[in-house]
Amino acid sequence: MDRAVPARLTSTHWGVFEPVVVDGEVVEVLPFERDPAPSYLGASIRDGMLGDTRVRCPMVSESWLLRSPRRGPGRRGAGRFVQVSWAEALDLVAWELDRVRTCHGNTAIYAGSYGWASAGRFHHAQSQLRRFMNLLGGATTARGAYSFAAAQAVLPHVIGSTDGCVDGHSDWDTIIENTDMVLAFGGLPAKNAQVGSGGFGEHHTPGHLRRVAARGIRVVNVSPLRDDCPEELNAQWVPVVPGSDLALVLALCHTLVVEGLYDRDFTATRCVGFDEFRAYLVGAVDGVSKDARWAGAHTGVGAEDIVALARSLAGGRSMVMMAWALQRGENGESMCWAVVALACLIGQIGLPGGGFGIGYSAVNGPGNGRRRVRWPSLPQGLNPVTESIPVARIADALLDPGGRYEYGGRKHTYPDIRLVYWAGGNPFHHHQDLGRLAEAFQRPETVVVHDLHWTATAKHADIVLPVASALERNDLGASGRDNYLIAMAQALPALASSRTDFDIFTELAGRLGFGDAFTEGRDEKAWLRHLYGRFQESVDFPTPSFSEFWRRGWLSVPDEPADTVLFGQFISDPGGAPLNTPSGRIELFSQTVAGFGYPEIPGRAHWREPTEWLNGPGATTYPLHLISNQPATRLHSQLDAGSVSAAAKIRNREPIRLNPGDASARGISPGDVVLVRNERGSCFAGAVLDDAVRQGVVHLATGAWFDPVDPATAGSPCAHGNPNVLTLDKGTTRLGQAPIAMSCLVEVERFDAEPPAVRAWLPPPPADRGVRLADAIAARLNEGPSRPLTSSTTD
Ligand SMILES: Nc1nc2c(c(=O)[nH]1)N[C@H]1C(S)=C(S)[C@@H](COP(=O)(O)OP(=O)(O)OC[C@H]3O[C@@H](n4cnc5c(=O)[nH]c(N)nc54)[C@H](O)[C@@H]3O)O[C@H]1N2
Ligand SMILES: Nc1nc2c(c(=O)[nH]1)N[C@H]1C(S)=C(S)[C@@H](COP(=O)(O)OP(=O)(O)OC[C@H]3O[C@@H](n4cnc5c(=O)[nH]c(N)nc54)[C@H](O)[C@@H]3O)O[C@H]1N2
Ligand SMILES: [Mo]
Repeated sequence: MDRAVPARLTSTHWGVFEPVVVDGEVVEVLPFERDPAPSYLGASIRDGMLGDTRVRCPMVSESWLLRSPRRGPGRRGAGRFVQVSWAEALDLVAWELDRVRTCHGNTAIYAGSYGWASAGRFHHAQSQLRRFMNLLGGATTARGAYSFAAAQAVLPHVIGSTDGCVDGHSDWDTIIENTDMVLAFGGLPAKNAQVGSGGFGEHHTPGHLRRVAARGIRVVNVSPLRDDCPEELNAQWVPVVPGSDLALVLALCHTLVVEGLYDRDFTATRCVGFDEFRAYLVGAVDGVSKDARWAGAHTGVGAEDIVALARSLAGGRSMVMMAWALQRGENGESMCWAVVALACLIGQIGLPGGGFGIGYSAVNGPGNGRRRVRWPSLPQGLNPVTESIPVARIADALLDPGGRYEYGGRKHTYPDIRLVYWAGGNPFHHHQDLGRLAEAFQRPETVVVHDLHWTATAKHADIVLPVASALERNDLGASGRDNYLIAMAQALPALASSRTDFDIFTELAGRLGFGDAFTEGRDEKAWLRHLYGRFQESVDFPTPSFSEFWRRGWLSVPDEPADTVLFGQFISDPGGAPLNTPSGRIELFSQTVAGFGYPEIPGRAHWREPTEWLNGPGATTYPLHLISNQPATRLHSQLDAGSVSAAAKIRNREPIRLNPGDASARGISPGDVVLVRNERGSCFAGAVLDDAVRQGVVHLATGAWFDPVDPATAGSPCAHGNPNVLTLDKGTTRLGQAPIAMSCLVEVERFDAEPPAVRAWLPPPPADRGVRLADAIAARLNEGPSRPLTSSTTD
């Protein structure tokens, strides 16, 4: 029987917590009593979510008001901000939206707004934004996720869905019971499983990993970082050259084929395209045999070791795993395809403990064997604008309106975006080549950002609307990968004059004439009751009344983990339960993809040298491969100023880990400030020496807030250590146009002079309202849209 717990819980992407509030302040954050392995990130909520980095009132950039040219201090990201009233801010935003849609059409509004925002499902920023924009007449949006856009593009052609990557993983219990060997590309990084979108009641992954260790399952960690597998797994470390894993997988396949160790029945009856794939492996297509010696030269892994690895894969029950990160590099689609192909040759897909899985420890949840529940979510309506761009092509789109590009087998044209509207994401965290993004952000006529904090994205906006944090509003927390619904009861009043995204859009919708359609007559609490009611109608188990649920703080779905074996049904009955591919089988060769005519992915997994990797020509100038993975100390850029992340900084800068050999060759000692650079940009960081990092590799996690030393000058170095000033902004292939943050070379040098001050967490400089700006605000407002707007009464 569930015990009663204190009513005030909050759900975060890193788990459920109970904030203890005394005199209007959070004095402590307690873990949820049902969570067997709470995340240490809870400690960062106080400073990271509620601290001094917050935006306190609506702010408008001076240069936008004065229409300064976008150079020098007029550049977005470099300017001063003036405080305005809510009425002024909302009028300005409503008028801009109306002006742009009237003059340029709704496609000129970009509401892609990618990002994780916060865990509550009603105050889910992108859902609120999209609901609002759809009622406005639509907007250009984004497709795919930074997390796994390449997999989303390729897997449907290979297995008919994204099962085994996004969802539907074989469960850990079955693996722990049956698997002899786990081959893990990118390891099983325990730090990542602290996190899950929407939040969740229980962290399961640590327990699973402990049981993998206890059963003594052989784990092979193919990664540039030894600690991508927790120590307890006692994994064999294969310190591969980053970006070369595809060659390794092809050589494993090659060995299985030439040694006759592959499963002939599986490839003949559950797959199509084996002959084409084999021809490629043995060199019949391009004259290059993808054998172990060939792969040895690319990967830095001994040819004998590759052959031995292939034999052991075929010699027992084997599970091939891959971190999502491996498709966040150039040719990411081929890496996914090759991993599936390897599992097909082993022939154990659909058998307990065998097959493949992508992203097992990427987030909390994959493989926990729980049934998926349709939790409540805000209805978004339909977008009348059919235009969308691949999520990671945002800078291209802004820089090249009308430009032609190919994506997913079709030709497309970038829309002419005049207004960028971002709510719930931080592109100056997540996008690659931030110097280029900063240029792209100079292009639109207007940029509107809703955020809690003065992020670099907020600093690059014209109008910044301050949002109340998850602790300052009521919400429902839930994740499709978990069994809990959390009553997120407001713990604090909204900070200063911040408001929820919902309140902001309600006001804007009112001004634009569709207030009732947006709210449907409901306020926050009424929406929560309504969404809860819809959830109750959709499930087949008893649920408490809303009041009872709210009083208690949570409910959990009565469910026991069930055995799930990915594609179990298809494997046992390929004719009766076919996959959603043209052939109904796993496609090792796809006519459809071949028909797109992309030489970089010609209908099957295909090796091509990445633009940047240690064995390429670029390594002469930039001889270190940068791994910019997910941070252990925060969620992306969120909680950067929190205690956990702040404590790890070195002289206020993000730590960069180097192999001791590489460090000593450069005269770098622990604690030194270093400059990390390549042709795209540079950043400062604080040196940490660690032999868990492969030679030739440096590790600088994402998420340190972008902090250009001189924001008025293009390409100014980042004082704080954001790796995305260095990463390459290029699509994986034309199939997925996915981000390739992991394919990046750099050089690192000791910085002996006084390094620049870090100002990442400070607000931008304020502008005095004065007569000139007051006039400018009035002029903006008087210009008027195509038709009069109702003037506002609220402030
Ligand atoms: N180099 C490199 N870059 C990467 C990656 C990598 O591996 N390497 N990984 C990529 C991946 S997988 C991802 S998912 C992205 C993540 O990129 P993002 O999801 O953009 O990163 P977050 O820091 O989570 O940004 C969320 C923002 O929303 C704000 N926010 C929180 N709650 C609310 C709210 O209620 N309303 C509003 N309006 N705002 C809110 C937060 O303050 C924060 O600024 O990064 C990508 N970038
Ligand atoms: N603590 C924390 N957890 C998170 C997040 C966070 O911000 N903080 N973000 C969440 C999100 S949005 C996502 S999408 C997931 C992402 O989950 P993952 O994609 O698994 O995350 P990463 O940490 O970027 O990458 C895992 C490991 O892959 C390895 N790797 C990188 N390139 C290569 C390569 O070329 N070859 C090999 N063999 N290995 C390579 C890196 O060493 C890295 O540590 O994480 C989620 N979990
Ligand atoms: Mo992600």
